[in-house]
Amino acid sequence: MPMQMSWRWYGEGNDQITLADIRQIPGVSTIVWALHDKMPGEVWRPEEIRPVVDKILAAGFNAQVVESVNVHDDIKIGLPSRDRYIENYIETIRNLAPFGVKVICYNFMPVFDWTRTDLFHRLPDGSTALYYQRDMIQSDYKAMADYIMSFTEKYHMTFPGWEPERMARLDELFRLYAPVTKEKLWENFKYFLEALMPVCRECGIKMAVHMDDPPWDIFGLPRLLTDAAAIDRFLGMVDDPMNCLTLCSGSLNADPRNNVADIVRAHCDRIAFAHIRNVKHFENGDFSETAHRDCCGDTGVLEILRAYHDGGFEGYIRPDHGRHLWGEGPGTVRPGYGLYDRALGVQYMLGVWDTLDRLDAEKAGKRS
Ligand code: DNO
Repeated sequence: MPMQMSWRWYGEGNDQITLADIRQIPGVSTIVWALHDKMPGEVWRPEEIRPVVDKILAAGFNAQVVESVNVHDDIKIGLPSRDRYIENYIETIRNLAPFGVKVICYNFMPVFDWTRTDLFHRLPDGSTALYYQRDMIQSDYKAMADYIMSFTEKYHMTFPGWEPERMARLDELFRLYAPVTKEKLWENFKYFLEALMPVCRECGIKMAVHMDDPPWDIFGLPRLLTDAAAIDRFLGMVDDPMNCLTLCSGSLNADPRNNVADIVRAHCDRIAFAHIRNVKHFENGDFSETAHRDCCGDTGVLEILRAYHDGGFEGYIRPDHGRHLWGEGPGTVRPGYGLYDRALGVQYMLGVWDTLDRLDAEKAGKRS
């Protein structure tokens, strides 16, 4: 199977971009979708899955990647109730399999998913992008959460991983996570994956964990998937072909010491899903998201694409966060998930990929 270009779509009535819009971007075969009104821990029922998948198929795409089935906090904390939520997760996997789903993207970050301090930071070219100001992420987790939640309230959109119901219980969640050290979190992670693997094998579904974003502890909460050593540990901990990565280039490279291309070279066969995002670093530790073109940031997008190509990557890839362009702004766009810059990202990636294919074909031609 060749690499498949994909696009994250939030669903009808929940995304300003339509499937018909996506259809006009050359080269996209796969829609990355989810049931966005589900709380972590709830079972996804076939009658809820079917209408979404039917729409995706009718528009000419496949629906092979889900992002995300979120993991309930009790599983991460290791509470006795985790077994019930793991059972629910397993039931969801079984329910997704008949619809052709091959990859489930998820994360194992305590309390918060992706974290930024400015969702519409002005760039020198006049566009806006997501931004992380390091000195703002210190101890005041409520101020940060209030800022993110103010967008969801003002613009009537929910953000995956930022469920208002969970955010309303922040103090309680921080209390529950207090005894969860990094080692404990690893243990709980292993327990969860070991329970899932037999079902994943049976259903032909890969679990693809997203990198922690940003890749360091925040507000005293431990984060695991932060660098090459942690990825090695993760893959060795549950050494199963169904236990895979969603390798997010921008999440990892928010720490400039992480060389994403090297990680791709080491583990190409265990990467089920590639997120391509570019970031630019500042000396004070802040970072900004940028366009996908290699020279627009520091992530090394060209080298990463080459590593996937050399490794014979057969998974799914998608443009990740883009800038907001040409009238996209608060209220008209999901932060990071506009139409234009992601479409430009798709074309940039396919341009590189097609060229690498051509060079390989020419090399093979010369040999024969
Ligand atoms: C942000 C995304 C993440 C990702 C989850 C996966 O835009 O990359 O929210 O979907 O971490 O569970």
